[in-house]
Amino acid sequence: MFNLILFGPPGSGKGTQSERLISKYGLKHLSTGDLLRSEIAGQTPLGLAAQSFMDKGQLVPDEVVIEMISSALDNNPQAHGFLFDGFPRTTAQAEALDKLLTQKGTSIALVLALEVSEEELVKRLMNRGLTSGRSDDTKEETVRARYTEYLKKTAPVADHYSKFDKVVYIKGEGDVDAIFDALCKEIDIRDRDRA
Ligand code: B4P
Repeated sequence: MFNLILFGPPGSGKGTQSERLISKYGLKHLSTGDLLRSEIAGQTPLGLAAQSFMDKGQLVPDEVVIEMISSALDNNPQAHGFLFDGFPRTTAQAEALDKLLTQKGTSIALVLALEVSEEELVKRLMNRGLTSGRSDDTKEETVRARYTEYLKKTAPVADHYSKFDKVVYIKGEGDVDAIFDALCKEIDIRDRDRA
């Protein structure tokens, strides 16, 4: 099993690159953002509770997302590996994920961290907000709040995995194809070393 975390601030291109990576490597894509938006669309109690946090640019409580990921892992026993996109976003989520994977006899092989400047992130998300219909992309204040939340709560997740020498930083600005190639290069090195 090859399990990968695609890490980075909101708007760094995790969703964009994930789509390409899952198709090249046959990984099961687990995006907590997508899972939460699907709960919101279904007007479930979980979705309604999550929406109030997301609309303010805040993270949804750990127990909610950990439970969602735990069920997703259980529901995909046939997967050859997982690509975690937008998860873990706190150290508590990272520790919970490590535990869940250990129980399944596997672990995180690699964390690919996309680096993008704050101004570029704001520009991308405001731009996406023109067409996405996402309430968290429309106000600059909310977009900046998401970035602040990232610095405070999510950036430490990279420190957690750095302790195990699993983090590789990739420049996330520029041509989407060039960024994809840089990500693939790192995956191929690790995959070759495992073989
Ligand atoms: P997410 O759905 O995870 O998404 P994101 O951070 O907004 O964006 P991503 O990095 O995937 O960017 P994308 O490729 O789309 O989170 C949304 C919210 O859900 C969070 O704020 C939080 O409230 C909640 N949530 C999710 N997971 C959670 C968790 N684990 N714990 C707690 N709360 C959680 O790219 C953005 C834009 O940039 C797109 O328009 C794209 O076309 C463009 N773009 C991409 N690459 C580009 C490039 N190289 N150049 C120019 N533009 C580019």
